[in-house]
Amino acid sequence: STVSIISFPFNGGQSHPGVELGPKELIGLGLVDQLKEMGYGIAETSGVVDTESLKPTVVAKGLNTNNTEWVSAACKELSSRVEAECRKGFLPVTLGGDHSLAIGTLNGSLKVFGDKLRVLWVDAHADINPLNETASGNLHGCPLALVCGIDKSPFFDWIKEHLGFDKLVYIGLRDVDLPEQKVIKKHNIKAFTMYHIDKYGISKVFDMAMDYINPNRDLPVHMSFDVDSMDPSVIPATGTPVRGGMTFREGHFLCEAMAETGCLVAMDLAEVNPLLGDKEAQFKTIDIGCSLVRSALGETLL
Ligand code: DIR
Ligand code: MN
Ligand code: MN
Ligand code: MN
Repeated sequence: STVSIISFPFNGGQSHPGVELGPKELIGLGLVDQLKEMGYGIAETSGVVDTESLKPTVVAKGLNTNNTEWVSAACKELSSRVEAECRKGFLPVTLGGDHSLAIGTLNGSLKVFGDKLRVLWVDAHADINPLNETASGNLHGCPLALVCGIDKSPFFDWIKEHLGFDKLVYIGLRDVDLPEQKVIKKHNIKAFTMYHIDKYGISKVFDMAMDYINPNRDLPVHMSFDVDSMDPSVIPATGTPVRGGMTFREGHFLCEAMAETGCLVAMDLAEVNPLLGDKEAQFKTIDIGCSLVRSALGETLL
């Protein structure tokens, strides 16, 4: 089968410069070649989204969120790339860039898979802050509010299809803002936090997450993986690290188990920031970023 590597060198959803360099560094360390070695065809059509050229020249004043027009324009373009690759029967892997990218990638998958689409969100954070309630104003903390239709912002009027709350599951949460806690409770969103990983182990947590969104293992799943779901000792070079995250094996096991279902139709790898930390921190973050993608695409240990 064919993987489309979509580079999304974008940092407008948060405040740490450098996250836009993620795709270049991941590919530079050999991700594309590694996937070829695993037997995948790599679509040459997917390419790089030119996020710089999508920077708006005029911006609205007084908004609660930063770079709103830029995030919207870049994600709209990303959505059409993901949609096109899925329609060809390819598996798009979007390399971020900050996690606001999921506004685009999930919209693209939703257009193709509609009501069947299920979403596995792997993150320390819930990324479901309503746009008028986000404390940081950073849109990487808001993508699911837009994707699930809590926010119908005029700046994102191209988002027509929404993900049902029962079609989403979280794994890895440990830093959830108050407005997000309210949203999760109000809409009864299924969430497995680090508490659940400690209590049941990652294998059982993955099975429970799949049993919830995809009990017969027959529906298409888009996995949006924020590398800050991993413990900062494993993935240090990321903008908003939170202690107490997944170990190296927990993260890889989750990706391996996702591959084993055969249901993965799209993946995002977000928030690799090659400018944060020292050389060793940067290298291991990029290296492990690559291995997480390989695991999700079915790399086995033997
Ligand atoms: C925080 C951080 N909840 C915010 N979010 C992050 O800014 O809304 N998401 N880092 O991955
Ligand atoms: Mn996060
Ligand atoms: Mn927080
Ligand atoms: Mn995130």
